[in-house]
Amino acid sequence: MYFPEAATVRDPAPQVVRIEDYTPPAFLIPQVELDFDIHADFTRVRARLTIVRSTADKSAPLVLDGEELALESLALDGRVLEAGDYTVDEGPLRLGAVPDAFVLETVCRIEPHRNTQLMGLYASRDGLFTQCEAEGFRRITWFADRPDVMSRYEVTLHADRERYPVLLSNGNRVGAGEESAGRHWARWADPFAKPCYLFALVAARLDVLEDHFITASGRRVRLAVYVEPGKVPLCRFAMQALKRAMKWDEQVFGLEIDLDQYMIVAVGDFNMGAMENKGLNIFNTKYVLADEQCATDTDFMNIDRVVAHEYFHNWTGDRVTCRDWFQLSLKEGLTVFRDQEFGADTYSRPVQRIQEVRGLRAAQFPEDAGPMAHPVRPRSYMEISNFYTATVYEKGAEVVRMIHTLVGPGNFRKGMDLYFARHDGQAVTCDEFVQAMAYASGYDLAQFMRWYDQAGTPVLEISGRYDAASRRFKLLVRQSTPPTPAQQEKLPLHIPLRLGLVGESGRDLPLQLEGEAQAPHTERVLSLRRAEESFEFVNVPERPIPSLARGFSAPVILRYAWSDAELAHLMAHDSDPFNRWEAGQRLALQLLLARVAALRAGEQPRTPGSFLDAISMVLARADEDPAFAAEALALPSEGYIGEQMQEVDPDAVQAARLGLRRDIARAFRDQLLAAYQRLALAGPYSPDARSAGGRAFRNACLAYLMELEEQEFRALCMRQFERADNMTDTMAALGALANCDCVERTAALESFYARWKDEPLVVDKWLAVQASSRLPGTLAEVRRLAAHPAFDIRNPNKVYALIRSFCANQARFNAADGEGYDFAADKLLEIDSLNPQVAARVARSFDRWRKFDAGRRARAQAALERLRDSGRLSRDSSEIVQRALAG
Ligand code: B3K
Ligand code: ZN
Repeated sequence: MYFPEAATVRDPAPQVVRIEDYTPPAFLIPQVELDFDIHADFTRVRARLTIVRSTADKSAPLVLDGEELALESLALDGRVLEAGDYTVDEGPLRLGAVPDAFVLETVCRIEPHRNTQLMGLYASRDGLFTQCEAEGFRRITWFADRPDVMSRYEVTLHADRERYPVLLSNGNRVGAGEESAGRHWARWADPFAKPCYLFALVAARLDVLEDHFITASGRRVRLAVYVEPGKVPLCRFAMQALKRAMKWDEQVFGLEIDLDQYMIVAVGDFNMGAMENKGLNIFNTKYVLADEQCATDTDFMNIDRVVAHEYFHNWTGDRVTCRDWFQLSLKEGLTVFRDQEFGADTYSRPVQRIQEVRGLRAAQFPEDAGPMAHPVRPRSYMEISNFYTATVYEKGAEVVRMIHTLVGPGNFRKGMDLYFARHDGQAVTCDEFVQAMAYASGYDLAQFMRWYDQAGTPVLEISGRYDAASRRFKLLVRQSTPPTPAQQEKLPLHIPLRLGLVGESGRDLPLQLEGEAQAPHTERVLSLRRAEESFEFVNVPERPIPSLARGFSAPVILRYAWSDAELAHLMAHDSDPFNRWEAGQRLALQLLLARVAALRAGEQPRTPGSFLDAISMVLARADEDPAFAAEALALPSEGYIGEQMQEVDPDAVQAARLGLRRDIARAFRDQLLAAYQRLALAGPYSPDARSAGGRAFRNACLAYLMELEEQEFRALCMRQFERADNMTDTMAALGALANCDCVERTAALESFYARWKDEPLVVDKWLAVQASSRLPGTLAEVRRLAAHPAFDIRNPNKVYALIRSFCANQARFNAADGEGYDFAADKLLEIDSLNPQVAARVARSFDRWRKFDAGRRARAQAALERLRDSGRLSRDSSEIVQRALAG
């Protein structure tokens, strides 16, 4: 095995796994038979593995990963092995001399009810569920727990019929029956070879929603969504989302489902969003259960995206999988790109893109600039779970999108077809994906590969000069990528820069490069490849304003000295909607940074009329595209403003942003109120893009009005809270009230909890809205909530809702007295002893501690050192804490 021996969770000296140490597996395991004998407090797992040596080295021992498994018996080709034949100390199983081909039978006992990590087989309220990616299968039985060992599985489950009526595994059910003492059994066979991280098993009491899908080639496929008893009506949207995703993948990528049935199971205790186990996806309930009463428009959209994402993995992940975990973005970046495209085709393409970029800037850019910076293909890790990151997922998707931009949609599709033709059924690397793209398109992507191996967000510094006499416009482009931990030197990247030139009249000008016979387009993609290069456009009839990186054509920080007037011009006229939004954000950001500086200098900040003119234009055009208007009205977040500063003053950032919001609200009081009243939606709720956009804009107006702190608007907000017939409007009102120190706030929070206390997903919203409040008493409130019966530290959703939301609350988490850091550290230790993966995610909240002032830094460092010195951190959390301290 190339992985170091499976470290137990409290490994005192965790080892680093490096990409260059990869070696192919010494043994393959083509056939796996598993038998699960499920009892109330333990499960006995019998494994029958057909093993063959795959390298010439006859002396290589067999080493199988294992973690927290109690061995009951072990036999090789039917011969029971004695203690001296093997070693196993609660960890890997090692057999010195083995034949070239043999059958290994192991029996072990595991305790799913005591598995608080939620990795491997674990108990949740309604039964037993699995999570194996990345290295959870070793907590079920001894195995070569690595993605390049692919096997055919046959799985038998035995359990009490009353307690576990539903028995599922991957593939098709090939047998079932009764057993004595009220027990029953079921057998499942998966026709496709798969790595063990895609194994799944469910034994639970669940209801099911069934449907079917007829594939393009005419096959009928059973679809089933399993949920806790009584919740079937809440799965209808997820089922529709699944069917739409299936159709979309056939139409856009020619990819059809390969199974006779496709199942989704929802579980309330789950470390992440969902998991693409072959034919048996397991989902966090958050991404399955929804109706307008309990879910917001954003929830509906997320369900669409996550259902599609897991479904798309069936090809990009399951049929073609990763050779090793360094290649994670092979499946994740590509599948996020695919679910983004599905989202763009389902909702508004520009608004989806805006939201993706907002997300990238909120999570991935800071990651790339902090202690956890790593390339899309990381080069080393201590704990692979820590690398399911914004970089691997979202930057990875941007990398795929750049290939799409460079080679064009037609060639991209050819590249995908070739990728599947070459690699179906294989475990491959990112290089193989890019090679398929390069070969199919005839495009040279050699330099492009650096995107996979170089961390840090590249910076493009661009300047432009127009010469009216010669009608030439020259763009000078410099690119650089900042040093990141363990990677000081950076090479120039191959960057697609989509651009247009906007004339004074507002129209796009022709783009004719020096040496070209004629102007082919008014928009084109330049390939940047060098540290510095220039492009000269000829026959430019008037002074242009460049619209750069249209559609956010590369995940870079772009600097260009647009004047405020030029940005306002782009906001009004750019034919690229993304860049219209972007121009507004730049304008707002410049103003906010100036405001922060003014506040710090004790000066009175002012809001220039030109900015208000820009807002006025957004409001005037809102009815054309309310969803876009809602995005355009949203100022850059506190976190994003902080990222632009050398040293963040979180209080000044919050005050500056709030001050600007108040100025906007004061200036447009009447228009905001009129829009709010005009847009009151009539008719039944629908989560479609147009209706959701209307609600988003209307609620943005309400939130602005609430900044005025007037009784009239508090009453308006309360009225919306009380009368809303959907969760989107309820939460918008509650969110605005949660930021307001008023009696309505308490009344609304209390009535919300009373109404929803039995719906865990809605209680999560109630926790998150309080943890995200900007009021100064938020930490005290979060402490109270952590002791409230509604909170459960073992449930990842609850931890994310309360603790992580608090840590993402920049001004409150980074309070000058350091109390936020101490609270987070205390909770982290508590969570870490139960669930290291969830704790490590909380630990990531400390990533940006060095950006604050000396006082805050000292407090954050003390909290981090206390964690480090606790002597009881998991490998997961300790990797994050160590990196944060190392800088
Ligand atoms: N592949 C899973 C993520 C597994 C995370 C393991 N720590 C879900 C997804 O990306 O679709
Ligand atoms: Zn995924």
